Amino acid sequence: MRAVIRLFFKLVRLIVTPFLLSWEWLAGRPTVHRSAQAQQRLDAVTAGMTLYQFKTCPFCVKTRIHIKRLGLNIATRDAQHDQQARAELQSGGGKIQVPCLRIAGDDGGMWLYESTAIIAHLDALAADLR
Ligand SMILES: N[C@@H](CCC(=O)N[C@@H](CS)C(=O)NCC(=O)O)C(=O)O
Repeated sequence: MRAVIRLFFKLVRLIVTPFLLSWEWLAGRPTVHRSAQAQQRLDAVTAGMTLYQFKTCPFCVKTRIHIKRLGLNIATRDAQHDQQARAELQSGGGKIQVPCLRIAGDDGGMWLYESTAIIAHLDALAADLR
């Protein structure tokens, strides 16, 4: 029975994945235009950020699209297949849940979970550093 359930979810993933990635490709275009100086200021801040994610998680796709729309340069780590990234997420953030935005800081930084919280944080950052 477990094998059948696993096969079912594998099939669903196989069908849904191309649609998800096409959605990301189509929707993930910058919609915000800013001066080179403003982009530099933002790049300096986002250099300290890393998005831990799975390639085909819908919440991660949504977050990646938003990052692209805002024109932010944020490094990503694959916490599904990269065992080192997965271990970092588990030990730093406390749980395996994606997306999770790691924000480096002198005090050890923070691990921000929940796609809506990540998007709200990045919206506020982009608005502040306009
Ligand atoms: N409410 C969360 C949901 C995130 C979520 O459910 N992520 C799934 C992947 S789609 C996850 O991290 N699962 C953990 C795992 O598969 O180990 C959000 O919006 O970020």
